[in-house]
Amino acid sequence: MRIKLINPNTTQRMTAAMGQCARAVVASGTEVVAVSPTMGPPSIEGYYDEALATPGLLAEVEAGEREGFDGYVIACFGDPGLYAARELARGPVIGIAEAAMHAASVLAPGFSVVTTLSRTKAMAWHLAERYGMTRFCRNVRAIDVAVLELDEPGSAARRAIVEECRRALDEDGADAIVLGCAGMTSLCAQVEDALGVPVVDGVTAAVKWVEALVSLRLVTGKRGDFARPLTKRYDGEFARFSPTAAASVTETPPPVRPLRYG
Ligand code: 5HY
Repeated sequence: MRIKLINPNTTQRMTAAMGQCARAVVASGTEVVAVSPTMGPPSIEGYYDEALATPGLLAEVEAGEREGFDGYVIACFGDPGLYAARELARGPVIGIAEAAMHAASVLAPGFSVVTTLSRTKAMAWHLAERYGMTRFCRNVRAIDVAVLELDEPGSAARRAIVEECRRALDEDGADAIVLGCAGMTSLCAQVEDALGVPVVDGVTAAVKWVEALVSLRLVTGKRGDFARPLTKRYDGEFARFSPTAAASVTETPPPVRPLRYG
């Protein structure tokens, strides 16, 4: 199977790191292709960044449909464009916040999220509410390190994450941690070793969830909200995003056994 992992920001080194972490956990028969849009913000640190990252993200999903990908990961903790992506995709589309929160919710009675900037904490709470995770989410904390500083040589990010996680375990009643940024994926093992509790990275959790769903031949339901967008012509610079009936698959996808349902 082929999974497209989309980093909605345009920072290629983050994309490469995510792809490496994802490929380390998938089964031998699963190919992970990690991409970034060619347009948009280099990092997503608020609602405006997220809004302007979404068109490029959706263009990558539509391209993935033409290329015959079986499923998608939206590799940004805000899960930008998740429901719009599900309208475009035949296969499953999973956001990393969604995956990480659900995984943590079955590993511990409660988890805390540790993310980058304080200004994005409300976004994580909104996602917890949307996903029905508020009964498990004990707190959302931030280290106030910019997304693109996480992997800088000599960055204090790892220490800051571990210290904030310790406060979460001591003060929030959390028994597990959700890493609140795709840029933290490479630090997950080190943080878990330091803490001795489950630390969930959404990038790897999401790619394994997509892999599991595709292996079960489960696809996105197209009868309701996630049906293809209605065909119409968009104006101006967005004309190229005009929804069409269906993406024409230019690469013959591997034979898929009949769907389990219509
Ligand atoms: C992310 N921003 O995962 C989010 C993190 C955040 O560029 N990739 C980004 O702080 O929301």
